[in-house]
Amino acid sequence: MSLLTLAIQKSGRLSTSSYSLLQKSGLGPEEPNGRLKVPCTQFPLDLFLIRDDDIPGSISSGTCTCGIVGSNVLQEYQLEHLSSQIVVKRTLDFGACRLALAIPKDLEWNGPRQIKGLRIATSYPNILKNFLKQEGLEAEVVSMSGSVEAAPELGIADAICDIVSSGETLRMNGLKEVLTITDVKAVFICRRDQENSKEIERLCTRFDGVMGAENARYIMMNAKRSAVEAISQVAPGLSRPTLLPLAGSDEMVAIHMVARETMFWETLEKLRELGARDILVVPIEKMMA
Ligand code: PRT
Ligand code: ZN
Repeated sequence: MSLLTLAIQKSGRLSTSSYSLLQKSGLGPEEPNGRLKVPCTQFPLDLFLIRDDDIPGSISSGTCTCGIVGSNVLQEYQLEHLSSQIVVKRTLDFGACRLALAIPKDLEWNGPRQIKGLRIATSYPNILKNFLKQEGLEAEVVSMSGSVEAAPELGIADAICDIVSSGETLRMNGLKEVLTITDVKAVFICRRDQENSKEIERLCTRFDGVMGAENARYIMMNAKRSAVEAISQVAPGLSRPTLLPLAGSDEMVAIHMVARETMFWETLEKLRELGARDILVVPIEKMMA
């Protein structure tokens, strides 16, 4: 089997979650200890730990087979290089944020038409230009590599287009968010010519298993056989529930099911109202459909 190379961010907001996903997927990545190239002991895979901005380029050039990066960084790269060599295989469940437009907090906002003629500072000039073009808006795009949030205060721009998560950075800089340009998440990407390779598919199946298991719960309870349908409606499972006989009772059964969502106390209370007893909700470590 050929050796795959997977690029992840060396040090930053996506590093821990990316490394942890690979660990949970049973790839056995060695401890990085500052290394650029890290072998995996349980899968024919080498990790490349690099800056996030270098990840799409490393895949495009063929240095790496695949990688994990923010969809913002991928989109900016693809628009800048007019490249369609990279495909998104999975959207992952971390790194969520948004690329948004923000203006000084005292300025009134009357909708996107107000953008016309503004100077907008951003580290994502191609995404912003693409958005303006699609919306038929004209504005001046000022490219900055960092500290974008300081641009209005410094008089470099009238507005900014930057990554927002909690909104705290904007507030601290006297800005307010007025428009989402695009939602962002970490994505698992690979070269188009590897899209359907067996190894990439194996990785995807493992990632699906980890993400599915994190959101799913195994539920066990005892209830009357006649209540099974109503119970399945309250806690929809991944497949039909398993029914097991209970010793000494024809009427009662043990119900086992895998539920897709987090089980809230309200759901357990509803199950109890339907006559379910001895309800157990347990986490799932691994799952493969
Ligand atoms: O060194 P390297 O180039 O690898 O890293 P980097 O400094 O360019 O990127 P890094 O580590 O900051 O972010 C990596 C990726 O994480 C981004 O490309 C996004 O896909 C994702 N991400 C998720 C974020 C945030 N949340 C985030 N909050 N990236 C940046 N921020 C910054 C934002 O730029 C702003 O300064 O956090 C600030 C806003 O946060 P709030 O919570 O105050 O709104
Ligand atoms: Zn970066």
